[in-house]
Amino acid sequence: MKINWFPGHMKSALDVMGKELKNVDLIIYVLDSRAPFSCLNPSFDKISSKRPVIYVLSKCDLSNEDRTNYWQQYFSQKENSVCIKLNSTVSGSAKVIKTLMKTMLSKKADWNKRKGLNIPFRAMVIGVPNSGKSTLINNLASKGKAITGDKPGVTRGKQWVAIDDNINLLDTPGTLWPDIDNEVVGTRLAYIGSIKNEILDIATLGLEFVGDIKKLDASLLENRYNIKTDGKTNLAIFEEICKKRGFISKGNEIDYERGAIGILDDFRKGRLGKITLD
Ligand SMILES: Nc1nc2c(ncn2[C@@H]2O[C@H](COP(=O)(O)OP(=O)(O)OP(=O)(O)O)[C@@H](O)[C@H]2O)c(=O)[nH]1
Ligand SMILES: [Mg+2]
Repeated sequence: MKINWFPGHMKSALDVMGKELKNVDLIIYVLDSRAPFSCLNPSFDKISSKRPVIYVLSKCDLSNEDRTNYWQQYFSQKENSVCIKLNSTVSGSAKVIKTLMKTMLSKKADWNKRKGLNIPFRAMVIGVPNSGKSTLINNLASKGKAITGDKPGVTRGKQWVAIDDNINLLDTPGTLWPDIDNEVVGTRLAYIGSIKNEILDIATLGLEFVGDIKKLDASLLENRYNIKTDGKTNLAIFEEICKKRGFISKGNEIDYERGAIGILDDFRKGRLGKITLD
């Protein structure tokens, strides 16, 4: 599906991120582990190439473990980078980021010490909408400080959060890029909830999703919805799921839109299983 969602607040956010780069020591690049490659935003390249990067494969409780391990190795091989997998919904799980920051910035710490400076490390947290940036920050902060939500575009404007006396993190709004020309990438970003529903043809997206999951592993659909998929078209499967789940409108017609929302919600909440699309 062709996606173009690049509203003014994302453009402004990118400008702000470019300006803030001089104030940060490190980048924390949050990638949804269900589609980490699709989450790579070309507009971030300039930012992420100029500082050490901690790649965070977020929501690893929802993705396929073997695939996540593959991607962890892949991103660890990038220059001046480390990569971790993370489930930010588990209290305290993000602490490892503090340790990594201190290791990666040890030279700077020594330098500051020699100069008698007491400056906290500063990192900018970047990623596509809904990838889990604010939740990660809150996991590290002693109290919930950044606003989070299960839809894209929750964080607006930059926000510094003090993690402790030694670390400050900059939360940024989820940002995409103009005209996502790779349709596979656009579609996967839509599946994982990085694109707001209002601009999507949600029924078509649901149908495409059924086809993609059938190709990936039809048993995920068969087990969740108690159906058989062999020899059936994607549309027939989609309709069967809608009927089973009761997505039927008043005139006994299939409500494709509600059906699509229901199926995508099952995926996004992990009810279809641990799935990695990339
Ligand atoms: N299961 C699971 N859910 C997560 C994880 N991290 C974040 N979430 C959920 O993902 C949704 C989005 O989280 P946010 O932290 O608001 O994402 P964000 O990247 O700040 O989003 P924007 O500000 O809109 O760009 C929320 O419903 C979170 O609860 C995770 O590791 N596992
Ligand atoms: Mg946010």
